[in-house]
Amino acid sequence: MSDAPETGTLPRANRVISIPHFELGDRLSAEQSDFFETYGFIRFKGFVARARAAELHAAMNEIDRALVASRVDKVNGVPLIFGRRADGTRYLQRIPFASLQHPAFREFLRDPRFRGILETAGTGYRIGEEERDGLVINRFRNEPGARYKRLGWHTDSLRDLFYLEKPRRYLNVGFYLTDSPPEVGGLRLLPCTHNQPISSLLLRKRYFIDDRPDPDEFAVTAEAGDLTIHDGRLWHRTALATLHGDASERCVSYLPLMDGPLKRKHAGSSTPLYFRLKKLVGY
Ligand SMILES: O=C(O)CCC(=O)C(=O)O
Ligand SMILES: [Fe+2]
Repeated sequence: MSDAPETGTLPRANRVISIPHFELGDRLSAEQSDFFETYGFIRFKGFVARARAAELHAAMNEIDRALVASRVDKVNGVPLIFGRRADGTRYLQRIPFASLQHPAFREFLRDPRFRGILETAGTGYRIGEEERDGLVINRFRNEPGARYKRLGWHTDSLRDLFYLEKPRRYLNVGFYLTDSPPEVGGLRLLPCTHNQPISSLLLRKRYFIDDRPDPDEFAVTAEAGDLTIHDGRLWHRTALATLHGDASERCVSYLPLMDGPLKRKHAGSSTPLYFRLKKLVGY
């Protein structure tokens, strides 16, 4: 971790940081845990082989076709976000509860290494397959018909407040279905901001509206098959791709690791207020 920022310091503008090449075993090593707890995120290379990531991408397309054909606009109360291709056809840009909709994703979550990640989260944590949005697949594309091209600054823990819960430790596990070089935009984060008082969790930036680059931000690049974990309290955004159309497609799924009372979503679940906020600011 030679060129990683020093413990407890934020990287300054234009400083190039390369993340160490971490691979995930049965559980996080002491060095990996340290990195994660210090910066609030970590990336593991090659969690699955590229070919397996491609199979999961194909499974995503199957869910997409089924949902578009079924004409539903929500799954378990969570609104679907659609985009339109240049040829007029519709596609999903955000698929919640993917593992409840396709066996390939259900199987993916049975990987024993998720147990090791849960240990890092803390005792009593579980995979939130039926909570919040479950395993959600984001499909960012940069084209005129896309609604989900980028995301403004936010923390994922804001949602806890909308569920009338105190923001607590909650980890978000990212899995890359496609490559994510800088040209497709992607995750930009402010390292170490998971250790912040509630005032900065609420007020450091204007939620979802502010999407300007920050001099202290760090770009997370990844390849298909890589896995990330970030702390829900970490400030982050999704940058707009510089490429367009098919070349700009970036698919990354997120899985919440939860503790506390289990609140399963179901077909009759109401739409959380949180999505009204997102809609108000254009998503
Ligand atoms: O683009 C990403 O990897 C992050 C997406 C994100 O922050 C979110 O869906 O809450
Ligand atoms: Fe997020």
